[in-house]
Amino acid sequence: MIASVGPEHGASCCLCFLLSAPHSTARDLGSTLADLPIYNAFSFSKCLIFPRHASAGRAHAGCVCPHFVPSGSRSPRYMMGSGMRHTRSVYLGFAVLCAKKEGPKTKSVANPAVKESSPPPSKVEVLGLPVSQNTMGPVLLAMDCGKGGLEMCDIMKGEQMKPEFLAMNPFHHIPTMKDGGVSIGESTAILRYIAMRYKPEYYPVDDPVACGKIDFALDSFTTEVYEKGHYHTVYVVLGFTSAPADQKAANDKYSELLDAWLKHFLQGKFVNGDKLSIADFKAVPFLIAGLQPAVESTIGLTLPDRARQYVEDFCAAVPSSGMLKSAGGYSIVEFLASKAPDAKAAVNSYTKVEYISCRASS
Ligand SMILES: N[C@@H](CCC(=O)N[C@@H](CS)C(=O)NCC(=O)O)C(=O)O
Repeated sequence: MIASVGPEHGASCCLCFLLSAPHSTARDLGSTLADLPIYNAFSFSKCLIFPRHASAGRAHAGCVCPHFVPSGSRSPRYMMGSGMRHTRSVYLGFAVLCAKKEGPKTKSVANPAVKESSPPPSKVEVLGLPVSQNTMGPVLLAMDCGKGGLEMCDIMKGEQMKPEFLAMNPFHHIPTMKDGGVSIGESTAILRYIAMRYKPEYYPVDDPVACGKIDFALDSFTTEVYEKGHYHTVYVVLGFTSAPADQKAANDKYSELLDAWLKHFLQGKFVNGDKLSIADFKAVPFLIAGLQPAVESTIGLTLPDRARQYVEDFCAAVPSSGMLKSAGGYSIVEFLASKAPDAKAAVNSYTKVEYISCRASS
């Protein structure tokens, strides 16, 4: 099938080359290709990147030539479906680059400037709103990497329903991220992408134990803390949802779930011990919202001291976190202050946790 497609097949419009794309998903590989000068030079259409022959952490990726239909397949989609698997590790991409016969001529086939370690320059745009806690993790991370930041998408005005947005994310949610030719939805997928591409230490893929813990923290924060707790409490104060029948019961549930999360994952300063990770970028925008005086004064919910210290530690370590507090009146903190302007900070001092530092014990 496609792995054997090449100039030797007599498909005169095809060029073949090997491309190494570390820490990529098949989709990332697609963007890597899209960013290559050669890709642009040959004006690709219907380019499908897909992994095949996945084994031992490697997979081949093929790009279907619009001028060539391999024998035995009726359509590129047919080929995509067969044996599609991918890993998050190294992809060795076998790309069949297809030039339109009338396309511009170029002498060079491979671009020596494109190396594994130097992704092409691009700007990460995280579409969303500064008050959206799902949005702010990816925004702070993009800023922390020095690679981009927030691009306003006002869901109150229905901007997420525009065709150009739906083309990037058919589920019309913020955050949605654009990075050159790549577009990705879902906050946790965006966090992983940005970290893998621009700040690997926040999601160290060569350390499965660390990534396992980070992923566990990310997923359980979403499905337990946010969906079962935060949504029915802090979102009520924000005006994002209506109050549950029993607000006290909802508060108690949130406290119980958050306590379990904090105890389980924060055995050091952050989820990954002394080191920051994408799990912290995910959790802190929600927790800083829950800590605002308006939450206690409106629904009577207080978050544990450990949450407060976690947020403080994160803010001290991540300069871009200033945007959680100040964004022209629309940051999480400013917005919640506008909901209960008379509310005073309920707790100004709290019990600090003594960390058992990994470094101190060595
Ligand atoms: N699971 C998604 C949730 C995103 C989400 O719920 N976004 C809301 C705003 S915070 C949204 O886009 N609402 C508008 C809509 O769905 O049309 C993620 O983690 O990114």
